[in-house]
Amino acid sequence: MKKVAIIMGSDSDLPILKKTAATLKSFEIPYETHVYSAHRTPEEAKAFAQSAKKNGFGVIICAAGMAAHLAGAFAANTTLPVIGIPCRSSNLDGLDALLSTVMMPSGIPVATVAIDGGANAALLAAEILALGDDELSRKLDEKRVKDAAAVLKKDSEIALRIEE
Ligand code: RP5
Repeated sequence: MKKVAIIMGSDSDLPILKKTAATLKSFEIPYETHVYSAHRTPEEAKAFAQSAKKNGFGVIICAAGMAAHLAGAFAANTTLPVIGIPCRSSNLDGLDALLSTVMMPSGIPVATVAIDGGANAALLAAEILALGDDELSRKLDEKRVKDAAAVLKKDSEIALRIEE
């Protein structure tokens, strides 16, 4: 199976990426983790993106806060799918990172998940890899059924819980 790259702009983003790693792990998807910054280490970020395809990666997840150009900078240097996670890390509550990540110019797409959406980034990466992997696709379907059952269990208990 191809690997997923988990790239964060700073180790201060780590709590969000822990959810990404845990979710990938639950599907037995191999991943590699790095800290590269679009602004502080632009050359290293570019080199990683340019060699990612030949190094066995299938999807790249980039998480960054503030003026979050990391996902866009990666997408500019590869045609692998890039998923951006805007991180809440400043006075603007993540709206800065959301807009910086999502508003890409035509031709260089970034699939942007919610602010701090670490788990969804991993699930989207899994869905992309599952296009060529029936076993992974089956695991994703199974998770949906399990998640729905958990909500329905809560539904059956809520009338009692509201009286507590
Ligand atoms: C971004 O700036 C990082 O992704 C992080 O979310 C934010 C703050 O970085 P640090 O100052 O904590 O290293 O580039």
